[in-house]
Amino acid sequence: MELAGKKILVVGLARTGVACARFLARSGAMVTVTDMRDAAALEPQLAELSGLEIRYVLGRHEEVDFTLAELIVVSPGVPQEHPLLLAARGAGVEVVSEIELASRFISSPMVAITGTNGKTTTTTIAGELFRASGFATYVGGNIGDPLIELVESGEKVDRVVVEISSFQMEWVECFRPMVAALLNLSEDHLDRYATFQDYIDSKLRIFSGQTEEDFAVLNADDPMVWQHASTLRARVFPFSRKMELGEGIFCLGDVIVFRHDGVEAEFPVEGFRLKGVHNLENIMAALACGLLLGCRPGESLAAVRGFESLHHRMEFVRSVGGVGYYEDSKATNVGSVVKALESFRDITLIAGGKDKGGSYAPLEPLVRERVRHLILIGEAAERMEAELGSLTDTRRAATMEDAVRLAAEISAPGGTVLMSPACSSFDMFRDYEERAQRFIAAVMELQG
Ligand code: UMA
Ligand code: ADP
Repeated sequence: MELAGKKILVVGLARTGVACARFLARSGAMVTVTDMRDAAALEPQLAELSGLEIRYVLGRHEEVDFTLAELIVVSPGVPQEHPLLLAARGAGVEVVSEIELASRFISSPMVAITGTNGKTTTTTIAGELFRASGFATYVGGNIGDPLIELVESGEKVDRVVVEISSFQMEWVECFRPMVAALLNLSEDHLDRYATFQDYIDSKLRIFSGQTEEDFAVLNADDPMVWQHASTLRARVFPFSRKMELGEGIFCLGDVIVFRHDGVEAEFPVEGFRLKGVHNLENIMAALACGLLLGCRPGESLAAVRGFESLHHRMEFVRSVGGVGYYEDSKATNVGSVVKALESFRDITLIAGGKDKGGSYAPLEPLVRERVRHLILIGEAAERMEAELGSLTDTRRAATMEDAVRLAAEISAPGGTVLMSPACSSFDMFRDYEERAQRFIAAVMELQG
């Protein structure tokens, strides 16, 4: 793909935009960057690009920049239905996501991992598996480091593991991972997509460039996922916690069995530090990705055994007065909260935040059965109370600190206080990490 002299528009100037603009400018393209935020708000990003020849249109978007570009590179945070992107497509301009752009310059074998939940955990484990088997490995994508940074660095790696969000698949054409995994599907991001089906369709594009030589690692236990198995061109490699498979990876008692082309490898679960059945699914998916692309079983088992939970995913904070406090700030949708509620009993659940438009109904049976007290915070409190409030003792709190103090007052010894919000954090906090820190600080303040 020739970039020198090409008129390219980069839309969005956050992490993705900075990385794309830098790569494109250094490749000799004529780069324009546009962002709705103004120069004052974008000072750090502009500083990162200082010295490069880039034209900026900030605080607004101009239609001509879109319709007269030769190529547009879009950040994940910019919705596909943006009228100026549609105008550009109407004018015949090629529009790509950053992942699409980067993948056109990457020839190393690539693993791509998506799903509503477990992407970051699975991506991180898969990266560890490759490294443990001696492969120089780049891990990036939605997890934090844009894939284009690998291209720009010129670094030669043996394997690429990329976490993929639905947003990043909105503008792909040739993206073709050798192994693509779909972990699970449940409602999320309905503040961005008109329907759940639109969200699913976007995720499924992870497979669209694959051929019969590639692998699609699919969760055979998730009907929402499995119904697409027969529609894919790639060779389907299922994973299951519940059934034995002729070809695939599955649990047999306390052993994970990998079975592929008549070869078997076994991985005893005992000694895994990562807990919870959902993590077993993540581990199986990561093992499938790794083993299909050359990881060695012995080294892989050692790597999985050494792997501990990532922060903000059902993390134990401390115990006060016989009550355990757990922080699950990364649970930003209903599917992830289901897994958290399945892991405890006698729960005081702190939930709420910025509503994403989906239904809270899948929580009903677990709230009825396991949640003693429900404490709601944030913009979603009203909707959550309407949907779940009649099922258990339900209260409201204005701040995270109030929620934690209230939880401490009403929770009985032996119980669990779980902050697992089912919503994004942006109504009250900068991001899910700040939400986690505020919860942890409030828990540390409690008198034992
Ligand atoms: N903007 C416009 N016009 C618009 C809309 C947005 O100019 O109409 C601007 C915004 O002002 C902003 C930029 O475009 O400056 C959008 O940036 P971005 O939201 O794409 O942020 P990045 O820092 O580039 O981060 C993105 C991913 N963000 C999103 O998908 C929202 C990061 O995932 C990812 O780590 C990063 O690229 C590197 O690949 C974050 C995320 O929340 C963690 N992902 C979602 C999730 O996990 O649920 C999908
Ligand atoms: P993602 O990157 O998809 O958001 P994470 O690994 O960061 O996934 O985990 C996000 C949330 O989902 C956490 O609350 C975690 O406990 C939960 N989770 C992790 N794996 C799964 C899974 N396989 N199914 C459902 N929930 C999961």
